[in-house]
Amino acid sequence: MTQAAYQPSMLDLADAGPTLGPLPGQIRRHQLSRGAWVDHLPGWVRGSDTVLDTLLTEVPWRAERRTMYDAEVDVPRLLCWYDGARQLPHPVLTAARAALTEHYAPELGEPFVTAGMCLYRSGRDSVAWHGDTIGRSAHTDTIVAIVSFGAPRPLLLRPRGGGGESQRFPVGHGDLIVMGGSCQRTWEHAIPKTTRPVGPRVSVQFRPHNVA
Ligand SMILES: O=C(O)CCC(=O)C(=O)O
Repeated sequence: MTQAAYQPSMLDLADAGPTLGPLPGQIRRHQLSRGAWVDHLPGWVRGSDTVLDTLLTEVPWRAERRTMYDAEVDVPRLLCWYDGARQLPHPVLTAARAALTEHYAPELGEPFVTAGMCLYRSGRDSVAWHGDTIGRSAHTDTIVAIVSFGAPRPLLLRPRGGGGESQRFPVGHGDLIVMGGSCQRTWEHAIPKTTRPVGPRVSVQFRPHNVA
């Protein structure tokens, strides 16, 4: 497997330990069509490369297989699921979940609970077009917040069923992206493969109870 050497971001080299920046007044909303929106805040977690090191070594990453047509294939990324009761592998993630819960309380009205984690080991790892439509998000508006660590990868969004412009947000090195409103039902998102040499990226997705 080709895997690029991991390169810390220059901003991160200046930081002693990971901290969260403010959300109010800093995070920028992009209204999409059909009642969907995306909030984006680059570099929300400062000192994010320390967190990446912890995530790469402490998370019990699992490879999964899935059935595609008639064959069983590897899911092209490693996964780990933290339910609300399980301690998160870095305290800044616990702080991030609390800060997101507070910031989005007026719109969401319930806490972020679970943390889904994905490790994209290289440009060969990816996730195909999908919406998070397991559970309540199949029929109800909700919010999914993603904090990224490591090498930036583009997160693409497009309206489900076509029609309308797609969007592209680079996500890595402590960036925060939040999908809200009808986004999981009416839009799809993906992390495409790339032939560029890229280092590992970890995505941490915070979701409310019964959304996946
Ligand atoms: O890598 C990401 O940030 C996206 C992950 C994702 O869409 C998912 O696991 O459902």
